[in-house]
Amino acid sequence: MDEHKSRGAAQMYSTKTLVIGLIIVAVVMLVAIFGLNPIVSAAQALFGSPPRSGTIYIYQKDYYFISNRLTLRAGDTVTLKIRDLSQSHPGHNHEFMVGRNPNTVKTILGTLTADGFQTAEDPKSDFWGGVHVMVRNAHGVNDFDPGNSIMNFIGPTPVIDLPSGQTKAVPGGVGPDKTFTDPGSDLSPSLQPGGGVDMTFVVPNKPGQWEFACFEDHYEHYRNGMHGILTVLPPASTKQ
Ligand SMILES: [Cu+2]
Repeated sequence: MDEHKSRGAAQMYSTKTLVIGLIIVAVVMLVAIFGLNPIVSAAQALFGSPPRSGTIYIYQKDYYFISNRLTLRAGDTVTLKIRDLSQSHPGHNHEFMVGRNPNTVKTILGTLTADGFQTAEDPKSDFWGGVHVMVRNAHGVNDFDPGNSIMNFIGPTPVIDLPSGQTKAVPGGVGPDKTFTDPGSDLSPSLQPGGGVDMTFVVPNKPGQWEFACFEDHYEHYRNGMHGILTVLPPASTKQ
C-alpha cells in the first residue's frame, strides 16, 4: 500500500516536472524565434503593465520609442524626460505627441496616416487639454508647440509655436509665471539629435488607451513604427 502511494506520488511528481519542463522549453523557443521584446509587449498588452509615476525617461530612436508602452494613473504627478537618441548620420529630429486617431490623407496608395491626432482639434477630447505642464531642462529643441496645454518654462526656453503658425523665441527663459497655449493643436516638442525636455504634469483624469507618436519627415516616422501606447488608469480610490 505504502509502495503504491509512493509510486503514485513519484508519477505525479514526474508529470509536474514534465509540464514545467515543457513550459520552460516553449518559452525559450518563443524567445529564440521572436526575441524578448515582442513577447514582453504581447504579455503587457494581455495583462497590462503596472502604472509608473515620478521620473520616466522616454528615448527616441530611429524610428521607435523606448519604452513603447507606458501606463500612468490619473492624479499622479509624473516627469517625462524625453530624449532624442537618434543614431543616424545625420541624425533625425523627433517629436512626442499624445492623442487618439491620427489624421489621415488619401493617396494613390490608399488612406495613410498624416500629421498629428484628430483629438487635438478639441481641447476637451485632447489628452493635454487644460493640463498644466512645467517644462525644464529644454535643450536641443527645434521648436515646441504647447498645444492645448497650459505650459510654463523654467530655465532656457526653446522656440515656441504660437497660434496662427507664428513662432516666438524667448531668450533667457520666461519663468513659471508666464504661460503658453495654442488651442486646437498637438502639444509637440520637436527635438534635435541629442536634445531633450523634461515635462512635469499631473496625469489628467482621462482614462483609457492613448497613443504617443512622432510624425516627423512628412509622417514617415509614424508610418515606420514610431508610435507607442499610453494607458491611463482611473485615479486611485480615495476610500480607505
Ligand atoms: Cu521621429
